[in-house]
Amino acid sequence: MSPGILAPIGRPRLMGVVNVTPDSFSDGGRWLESDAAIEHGRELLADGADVLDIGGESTRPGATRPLVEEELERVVPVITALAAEGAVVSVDTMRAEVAEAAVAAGATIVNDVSGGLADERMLAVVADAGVAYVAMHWRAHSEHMADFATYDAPGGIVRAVRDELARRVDAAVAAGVEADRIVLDPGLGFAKQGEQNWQLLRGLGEVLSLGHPVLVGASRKSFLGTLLGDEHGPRPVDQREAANVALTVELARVGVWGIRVHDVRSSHDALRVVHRLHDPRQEGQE
Ligand code: PMM
Repeated sequence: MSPGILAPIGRPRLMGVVNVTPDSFSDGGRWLESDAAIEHGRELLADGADVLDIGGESTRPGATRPLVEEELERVVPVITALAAEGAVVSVDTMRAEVAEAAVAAGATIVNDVSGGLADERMLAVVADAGVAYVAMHWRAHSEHMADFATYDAPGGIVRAVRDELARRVDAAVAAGVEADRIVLDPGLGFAKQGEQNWQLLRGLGEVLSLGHPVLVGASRKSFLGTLLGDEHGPRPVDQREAANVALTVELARVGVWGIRVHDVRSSHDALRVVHRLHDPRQEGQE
């Protein structure tokens, strides 16, 4: 049975990002880092997040992987605390062992950027856990993904991503994951160069046509920085938010299930505007 968090509600869910990685938070001790992450999660909930996506592995282009123990140490205390406070938590991990521990700690969504390709046990663990599963389009670990951004077959990147995602659905279902628990994500920035991300966004209907809820994460990504850049280089990461909000509005229009964002408040405001505009029943309420 499809989990309630995947049911349509007339607007996209906002998935707020809680990255518990050394480059995302201050360099204090492990406990302080967890504390800061928990506090950040609470702020994202107050800003309107429907889901908190908690991750302990940086997937920036070129990033090297943490040890599994490090990843567990980073995410489990944060998931335990926020799930206990009633948050809907997804764990952003490619590792079956981390997914298992995260579900035991209260996560109800496994967000696997590798779509089951990075860890052969992942799909079986998700099937056993009976949680929702985000399968993202992925071709290689971050260290090497730039070498895999070639989409030469007919139909280009849009068809390739759609077909590769369809194969991940088949693999997940074959492993026992219920089809109506699977969310698909085109994986912006993962083995995709600048222009390819725009092509994929324009062709999102192809991914939606697979019949699964769709999640999109564009927030702060470099293709936005490149678009907005000038002679000094790409627009810095912390100055890409208005561009991201524009995408939030457009993604709401095409009917995605979820949008993964770092700044929940701005996207939440934008979705309220869209809702207010199209729902006259709110007349006189504000
Ligand atoms: N992007 C990042 C990490 N996890 N998960 C999903 N499902 N989709 C994404 O686009 C995605 C992800 C990388 O972004 P970050 O390092 O800024 O969190």
